[in-house]
Formats: sequence, C-alpha cells, structure tokens
Amino acid sequence: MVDNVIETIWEKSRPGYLFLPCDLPEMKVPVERLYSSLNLSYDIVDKQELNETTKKILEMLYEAKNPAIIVDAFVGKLRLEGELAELIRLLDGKVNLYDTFLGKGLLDENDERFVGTYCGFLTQDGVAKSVESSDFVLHLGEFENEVNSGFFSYKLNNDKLIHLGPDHIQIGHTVYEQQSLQTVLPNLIEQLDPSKITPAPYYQIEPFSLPTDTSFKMTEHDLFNTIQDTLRPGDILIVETCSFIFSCYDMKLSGAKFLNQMHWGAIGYALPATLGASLALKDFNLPGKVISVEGDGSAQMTLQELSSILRYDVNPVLIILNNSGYTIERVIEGPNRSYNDISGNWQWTQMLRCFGDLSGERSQSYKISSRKQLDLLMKSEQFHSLEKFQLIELVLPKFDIPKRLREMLDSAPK
Ligand SMILES: Cc1ncc(C[n+]2csc(CCOP(=O)(O)OP(=O)(O)O)c2C)c(N)n1
Ligand SMILES: [Mg+2]
Repeated sequence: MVDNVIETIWEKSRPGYLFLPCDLPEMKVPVERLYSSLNLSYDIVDKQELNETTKKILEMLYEAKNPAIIVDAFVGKLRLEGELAELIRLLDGKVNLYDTFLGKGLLDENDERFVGTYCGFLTQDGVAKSVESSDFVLHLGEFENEVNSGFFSYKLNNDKLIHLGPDHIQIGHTVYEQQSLQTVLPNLIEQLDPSKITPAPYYQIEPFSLPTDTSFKMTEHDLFNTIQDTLRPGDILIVETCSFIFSCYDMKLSGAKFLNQMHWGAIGYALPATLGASLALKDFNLPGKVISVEGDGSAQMTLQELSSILRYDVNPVLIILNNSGYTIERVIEGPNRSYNDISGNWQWTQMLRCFGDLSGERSQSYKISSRKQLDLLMKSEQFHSLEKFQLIELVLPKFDIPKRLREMLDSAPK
C-alpha cells in the first residue's frame, strides 16, 4: 500500500496521502517488501499507438521549414530535464527554442537558438511574431493557465501544433489520451534523425531592458535591470506573487533557475521557499546564490522563517519591497482603501537582530532608496562573496508597478 502511494506520487507528480490507523505504527509487519525496489517507470499503455504518434510528429518536423519548440513547466515537474537536454543536443541547433513564464529556467536562455519567453500578448515584441509564424511547434509540458498563457492569448497555428502533456498528447486536432509527454518524449529521442530537419531561420531580438523613470529615485524597473545584470549560472531567483513578478516575463536568467508560485498565487511563499532552496544548495553542495524578491505584505505572513534561515546557517539574499502595502491589489481595486494597507513602520533592517543575530555575525541588512545605491551594492564583488544572509529593504513608491502589469491591467475587460 505504501509503495503504491509512492509510485503514484512519482508517476503523476502530484501530492499523495496515506492515512494510517493510529495503532498501526505499533504493529509488527514483514520487512521483505523494503528490499524490493519501487517501480518508477512510466507505463506504456499502447505501444503501437506510441510508435504511430511518434512517427507522425517526426514526419511533421521533417516537413517543416521553420520548426520551433516551446518548453513549459511540466517538463520540470515531471523531472524530464535530462530528456530535454538530450533532445536539444540531438536537434543540433536547427530548431528555435522558446520557454514560457512558468517554464523559465528549464532551457538555457544563453543558447544561440533561444529566442524568448512566449506568453501570448504579454510576449516581448518580435518573439511572439517569430513563434506564431512557425510551421511546426512542439509544445512540451504545457501548463495552461492565465498567467502562463497571457490570459489564453496564444496565436499558434493549430494545424501545425503538437502538445505533449502529462496526461494526453495532441497532434493538430487529434487527441490521444493513452499517450503522454513521459512516454512520447523518450520515444522521439530514440527515433529522431536530425539530418532530416531543415534549419529554422535565426531571429535577432533586441536584448530587453526596462526604461528608467527618472521622476522617482528608484522603481521596480531598476530592480529588474540590476537583477538581470547580476544573475549568474547556478543562482536561484525566487519571486513572490507580488507586483514585481510581472516584470519577470522578460527577465533573462543567464543560467539561473526561477522559482515562483504564480499558478496558485498564495502569498507568503517566497520566504519559506528561500529557506528550502538555500538548504537544497547547501545539502547538495552546489554553487550559486539564492536571490529572493519578497513583497512587504507577503513577508508579513511568513516572517518567522527569517529565524529558520539564521538557524540553519544559509546565505541567501532577500530583497524586501517596502512599498507600504499591497501595491498589486491597489492597482486592481481600491488604491487607497484600508484593506490594501498593512501594519506600517516595520523596521525591516532590524529584523535579523530581533531574531537573534545580535552582533551581525550571521547576517547583513541594508536599507536602499536609490537606483545608484542598489547598483553599487548588488554589482559589488563583496556582495557576491559575502558568506552571510543578506537582507535588503528597498524603499519604493507606493504605486510603482512594472510595465507588463500596467499593460495587462489596461487590456483587461472593463
Ligand atoms: C494567501 C493569500 N492571501 C491573499 C492573496 C491576495 N493577494 C495577492 S497579491 C497580494 C498583495 C501582495 O502585496 P505585497 O507582498 O506587499 O506585494 P506588492 O504588490 O506590494 O509588490 C494579496 C493580498 C493571495 N494571493 N494569497
Ligand atoms: Mg507591498
């Protein structure tokens, strides 16, 4: 029974639950089962159909003049990063590559074939045009929801589109419910003949940076540009469901991973995720830094995890956006209503002292209120090499939001 639950958790990549009667832990049971391994393979239900669908996909790929692949979140959730890397290696630089907002970090955005992040109407100019004019699009691990798809505004040619998803695949207009990403992707890799692919044209897309608004000392656009310039391969960027996350659609990750929780959107996620990701880097002895962006309102929900970050002796960078409340909610509804205010005047730079680091032995806190200070700090070598937990309070205008969020709000039905 226990093995069954674990195998199903693995196969579906979803949480599973085991309810045990309270007297069970005291009972003696045979131990043999512990010595047989779990079955962690994906069952192939219909081998013939698997081969037929694989053949069909490959025929469409070989016919195409402008093939493209979109890599989406379920590739990561189903732990298929190894297969993805193998596919990309085999494609031999002939196919244009795109990721999605929730799939960011799965592809190497420095790859010369990487064009950009596709999210419907929220996509950077030029990137959308190129993928939408492709005559073959293989969408791997689609995670269909409004934040990922720019409110379902994809404009891909359905005749030329193939979805490989966690519980079905679709080729053009035909759905195959017995097939999945987990079974078709390895089969594609096995049968692919790269010499039959026509190389797609190259697209030159301007590197993205956000404009500086000089009427303010510092805005979220400045934070975007600084983080983008600062990220290094191996880093982990974590961003809360706050106003800033909407700028991350355009962020170039330069080999960093990107964690967020925009599919559920429950605030308070980023602080404990900062602890978790930092512990993972430490436990596996991996290089790289965790850099987290947390809203002041969200931080008030899970703040006690600052204490655990000190306790477990890990060294993330936590950037707290002090914009006096729920800015994202203010711009949606009730800019000055009290329900978007939070308990004010928190002394963010005193928090780590309060949680026990009295002499600053384990941590360093900074209060930053100008773009120059921000750049000087985050681009300094000392900042990268300091083996301490660093907390940065950024003082921002109350109504400052990124360009993409403004565009989304302006285009939402009134
Ligand atoms: C658990 C939970 N409660 C409430 C919300 C609604 N909500 C979404 S964003 C947000 C405000 C976030 O404010 P803050 O963290 O200060 O970020 P800002 O928008 O100011 O950058 C709220 C209340 C939510 N998503 N999840
Ligand atoms: Mg806020």
